[in-house]
Amino acid sequence: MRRILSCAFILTLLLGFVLGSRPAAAQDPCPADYDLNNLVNEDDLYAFLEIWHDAVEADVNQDGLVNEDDVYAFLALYQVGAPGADANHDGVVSLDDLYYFLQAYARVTHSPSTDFDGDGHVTESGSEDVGDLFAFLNHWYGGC
Ligand SMILES: [Ca+2]
Ligand SMILES: [Ca+2]
Ligand SMILES: [Ca+2]
Repeated sequence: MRRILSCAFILTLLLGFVLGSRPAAAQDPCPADYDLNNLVNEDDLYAFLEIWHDAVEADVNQDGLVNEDDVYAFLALYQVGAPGADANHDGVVSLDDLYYFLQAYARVTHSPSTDFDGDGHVTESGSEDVGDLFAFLNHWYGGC
């Protein structure tokens, strides 16, 4: 019975990873531990800032959320070579942009949410949500 339970648990974890579920910042006992290693240090700040910025690259339809809609939005732009698909900002729409976008998308969807101000958005009008940075820094300076 225990073996069956642990198999089910591992399967649930794997499924959660594949489907892109992520730990919720609000449920984490120490939200500033962004990289989830039980320490709060500069690594957490860098990790947060990276994902905070990646969210802007990944939120192609600029609705404040990073989800499957952005993949479809990116592919629609990419297929016609629209400037909006120039994910790496080198002035050309190429295969590199597809990799660049997918990497940013995967990093965001497999990391804890950066919505630290709890407004439901990880970007704001196509830019970083500054409220999330301030809210994160509040936790981080407080050591948790
Ligand atoms: Ca940490
Ligand atoms: Ca979006
Ligand atoms: Ca937010």
